[in-house]
Amino acid sequence: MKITSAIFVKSAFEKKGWPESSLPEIAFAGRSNVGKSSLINSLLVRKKLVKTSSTPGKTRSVNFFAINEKFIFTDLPGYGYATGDRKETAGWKNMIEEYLLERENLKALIHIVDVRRKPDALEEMLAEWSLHNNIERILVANKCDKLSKSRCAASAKEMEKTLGRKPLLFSVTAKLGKNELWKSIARFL
Ligand SMILES: Nc1nc2c(ncn2[C@@H]2O[C@H](COP(=O)(O)OP(=O)(O)OP(=O)(O)O)[C@@H](O)[C@H]2O)c(=O)[nH]1
Ligand SMILES: [Mg+2]
Repeated sequence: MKITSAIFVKSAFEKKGWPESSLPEIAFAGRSNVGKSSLINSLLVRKKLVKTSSTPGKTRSVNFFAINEKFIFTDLPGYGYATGDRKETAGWKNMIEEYLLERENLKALIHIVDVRRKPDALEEMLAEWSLHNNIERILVANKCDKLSKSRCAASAKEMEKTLGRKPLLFSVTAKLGKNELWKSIARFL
């Protein structure tokens, strides 16, 4: 995909703040620190369009980006930033659920996980929500540069059982999986 323009549209903390649009929209969701924002930057070949940080919990709102004036990428807030904070998790759940259920132009969800981590209950819940609500979902296992090939493959196999589909193996750092992911996304645009 040739990226001719990638523009930050806005940040929203609730439905009222969502931009009005009929462009096809692709959302990126997952636990805090899995690399959602970095992955969006890597797809767009923009280093700093989406804010990333070594401190997890950077993305606290829903952030909309217009690409090539043709479609929208949405960076959803991560959860698990304050582990064990129930209020935090509840806020995340509400924000994500509202977005997934009510964003009419949403075409697909890119569900990002860390290849090194065993999926947790909220990750399984995200998989179930999308299934029950007929939301198309692409599963991406990021940070594959951190494990050997065989351990990545083993983790992918495990995820197929817990998260309902085979993940696409990805690494922002090693530039792995980008063409494949673009191909999968393009089917929804
Ligand atoms: N080794 C490695 N590190 C990565 C990769 N992708 C992202 N990171 C690092 O992981 C950290 C978190 O990345 P972010 O993109 O901010 O993660 P996020 O999922 O957007 O986090 P929140 O906004 O808190 O939900 C940063 O230090 C990134 O540089 C990868 O493929 N490999
Ligand atoms: Mg982020």
